Amino acid sequence: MSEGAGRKAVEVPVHDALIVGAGFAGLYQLHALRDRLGLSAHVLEAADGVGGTWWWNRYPGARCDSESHAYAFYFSEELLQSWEWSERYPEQPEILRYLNHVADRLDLRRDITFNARVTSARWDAEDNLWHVTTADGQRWAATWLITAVGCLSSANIPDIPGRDDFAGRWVHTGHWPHEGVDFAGLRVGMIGTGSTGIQAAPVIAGSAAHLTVFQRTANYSIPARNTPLTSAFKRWAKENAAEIREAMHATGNGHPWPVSDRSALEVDDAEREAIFRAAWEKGGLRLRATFRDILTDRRANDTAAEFIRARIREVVKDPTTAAMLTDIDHPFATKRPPIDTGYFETFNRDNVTLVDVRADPIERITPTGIRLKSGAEHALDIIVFATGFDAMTGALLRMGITGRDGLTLSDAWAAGPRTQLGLQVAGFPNMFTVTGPGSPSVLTNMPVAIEQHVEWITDCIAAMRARGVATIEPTEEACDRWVAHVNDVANATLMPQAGHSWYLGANVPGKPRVFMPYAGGMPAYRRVCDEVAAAGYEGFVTTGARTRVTA
Ligand code: NA7
Repeated sequence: MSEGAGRKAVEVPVHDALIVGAGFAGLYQLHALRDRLGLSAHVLEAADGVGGTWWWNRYPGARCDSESHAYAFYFSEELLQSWEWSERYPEQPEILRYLNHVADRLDLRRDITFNARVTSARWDAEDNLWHVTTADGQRWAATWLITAVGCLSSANIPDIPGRDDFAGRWVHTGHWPHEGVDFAGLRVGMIGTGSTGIQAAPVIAGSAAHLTVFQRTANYSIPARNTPLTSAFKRWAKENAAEIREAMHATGNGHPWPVSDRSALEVDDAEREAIFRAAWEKGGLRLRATFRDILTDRRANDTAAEFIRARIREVVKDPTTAAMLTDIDHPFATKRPPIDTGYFETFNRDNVTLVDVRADPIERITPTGIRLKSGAEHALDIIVFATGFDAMTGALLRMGITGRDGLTLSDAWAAGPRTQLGLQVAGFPNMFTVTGPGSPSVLTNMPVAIEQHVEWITDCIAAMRARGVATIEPTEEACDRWVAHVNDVANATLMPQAGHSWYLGANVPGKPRVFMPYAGGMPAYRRVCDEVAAAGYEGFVTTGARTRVTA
């Protein structure tokens, strides 16, 4: 295929659709467009393999917080029946194997270019094409541009003074070296106590000479209680796939268990304690679902928060350390609630120290370690940044996207992301953002959100092609309405009360503070998306017949 009959001198592959990213979202989107609609679709992937998040995040202890039988594609019976998870929560290498299995089974690799990091994507209204350039200078073009870049893929490496002077090594958990890191005999400093730091600390402490955890914000965490899956469970999950899918589709977070319809305040203390205790013993994210008002009523939330603090105090032997770990400044689950394997127990080890960098902030990194404002020095051989991501918008903004009339995505989103349904952006025709800001995405079990988006996008493209439409994009008014709705829905929960969360963009200096994911739950969101499509793509504008036909 070549571009634009003589008008452009350079031969450029032209596809119906270009998809950026080969994680869960990109793989399914390729399959849907190529094998269901028969389009010429191609994936550009920065890494040298499939896997997305799970290709990059290879830090010790990396494991999904969704249960494995729910962390899978449900659109294909063949995929469901041909794969077996080994543990209750899938570990990073196993998820990577799963996604390679998906790529092989669906024969996807032939339409993926690896080592292709998109550095610019520009809409050309003259030929109704997206023109895409990758870091190696290769050029591509397509009618449809679909970003499948993940919500947590742009590493947030804090700009702490002196980082480059450090004589030892430093690594970010999201760019973990593929050969691994040998901590034996090393003094390790780990900055960050989000889901990642909480997973990594126990494993690092197991092999390091010493681990110093630099905690800025204390965090709740619930024991995962990971365990190998029995053959009876594996058989049950396969035989009941339809019911599991239905359960996931019925709940706000897309996990296969219901949220209770009871208030935490309508039961007496003993009953509430027993309910929390049962969820604690069961382990994992179920504790958030024990009562319907944990995320909406501060008094209800306090009961869960206090229950967890009490468990932390039971585990951690040193009272000063326990006080630091329980001095949590936000309601439970208003930041992404981590689950762990032995996190709080780790602080009972002789080779682990907790440092409160809220009370005594990091002043600089020196050649030999980390110095705090008080002057206290922590000598280190290696620093692990478990400092998270420029979430939800970072990966999109660094792609250099320019829409109609030279409008850049950075300018369009200067005050925070503005989308219609988290799926499209006004001024960016024919561009779709899988699990984009304004959609439930990170507040759900991701494969559920991804399947819904991929299917909606695929249906939309099919409908546009059937109508002979050249372009579709949302109106400014529709985006304004949706952004206002996303805000209203978030404000009806306690989530915006965690003032420093990445849901709000508050973890990245200078980033606009806007609550980015849609907090109204998957069933409500799915309904809105379906209604918009049924109403002929209400809130979107289309332009005339195609001016050109791609091969
Ligand atoms: P998170 O949840 O963003 O956690 C990052 C942690 O790093 C958090 O404790 C931050 O403290 C801390 N942090 C970030 N910058 C600094 C600086 N400059 N100094 C000290 N501490 C800092 O990222 P994760 O990788 O753990 O998890 C991301 C998601 O991946 C997770 O939710 C799952 O969905 C999977 P803060 O809280 O901002 O004070």
